[in-house]
Amino acid sequence: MRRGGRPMPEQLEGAPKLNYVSLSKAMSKALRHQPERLGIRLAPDGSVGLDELMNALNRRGGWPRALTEADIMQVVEHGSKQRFAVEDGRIRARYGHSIALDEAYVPAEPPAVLYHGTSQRFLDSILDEGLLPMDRQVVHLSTDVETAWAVGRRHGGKTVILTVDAERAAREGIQFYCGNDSTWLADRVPARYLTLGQETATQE
Ligand code: HQG
Repeated sequence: MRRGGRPMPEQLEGAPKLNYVSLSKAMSKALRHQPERLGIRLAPDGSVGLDELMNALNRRGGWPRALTEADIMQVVEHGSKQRFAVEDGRIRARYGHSIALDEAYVPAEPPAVLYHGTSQRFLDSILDEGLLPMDRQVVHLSTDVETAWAVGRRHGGKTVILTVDAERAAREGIQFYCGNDSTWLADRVPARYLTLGQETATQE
């Protein structure tokens, strides 16, 4: 889903076309999963110098032309989701990490209600053991049903939406973190805070 106000990245005139989706995927891989494959080291908050990331991606190669910091900023500012944050010349992934980082996520008070979109085939297990981070460090939740549908659909099969009583979960000690405008994170969410909803939760 493309967020309002985030137009497609513009290509530099006259230069070979760079695939910004490929660049975004390479950035996610480096900043969420395998920084060592690019020869970079992330700080405890998950950040690395913008120039360091750019140089490492250029060393890796495979681009139609040399990447510039402006290319990386195009993905940060105009990518289809707010996946990355840049501050003081450093870039980090806002969510999605599989690697453990001590300070990647800052605890925050969540909205009263959050949603989780997933595939129906995971439902029995989720209602049994709760939402678990699985291959990532935290569970990913959505602020609105539309976003949750989009997240759930990625997994194929029938999409189901779970409603999370985040207010009660937070009150009772579950830790939440803010990812971006539409994404919240949690360590794990026991099944007692989940309801299958809305009323027909198994529409395609
Ligand atoms: C499921 C994308 C069985 C869970 C998205 C999910 C998101 C369980 C899957 C972000 C379970 C993990 C994350 C349990 C959870 N038993 N299955 N107890 N607990 N699951 O991809 O939330 O485009 O790691 O329901 O938009 O789908 O990459 O998590 O289906 O924001 O920026 O295990 O990734 O963002 O799948 O997606 P994922 P997710 P990007």
